[in-house]
Amino acid sequence: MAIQTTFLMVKPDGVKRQLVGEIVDRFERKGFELKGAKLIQITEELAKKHYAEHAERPFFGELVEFITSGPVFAMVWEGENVISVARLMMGATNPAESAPGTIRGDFSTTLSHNVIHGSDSLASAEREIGLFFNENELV
Ligand code: 3AN
Repeated sequence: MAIQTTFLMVKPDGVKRQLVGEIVDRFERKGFELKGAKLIQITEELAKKHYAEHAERPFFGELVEFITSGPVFAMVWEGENVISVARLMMGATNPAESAPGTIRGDFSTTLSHNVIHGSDSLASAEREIGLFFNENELV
C-alpha cells in the first residue's frame, strides 16, 4: 500500500466555469482525503517556476499567460496511489484523447484549456506542494 500526497489545481478555465465543486466531489467520492486547498491568483513568477520544465517549449508564453489569467483552486490530496490515480481521473492531457468519464474527457475540448493540473510523479508532487503551500496550510 502506497499512501501518497499530490498537488492538483483547477485551472482558470475550470474556476470560471464553476467546476470546482464538481471536481472536489469526484476526488472525495473516490475516497481521497483533502489536506489543503485555496483559491489563489498565480503570479508570473510562480507560474514560471511551476512550469519550469516547459521553459523551452514554443507554448511556454501562452501557458504562463493562461495560468495567470484568473484565479486557480490549488489543492493537496492524500490517498493510496493518489498521484497516478488522480491522473487517470483527470484523463489525457489532450482532451481529444481523454476518455469520457474523466475530468478532461467530460469538461474540455482544447489542449491549452484543459481544466485541471495534477502532479505526474512523487518528485513533482513534492516540488509543487512546496511551491504552492506552507506547512501550516496543510492538515
Ligand atoms: P499535464 O498537465 O497533463 O501533466 P504537461 O505537463 O505535459 O501535461 O503540460 C502542461 C500543460 O501544458 C498542459 N496541461 C497543457 O495545458 C499545456 N500544453 C501541453 N502541450 C501543449 C501544446 N502542444 N500546446 C499548448 N499547450 C500545451
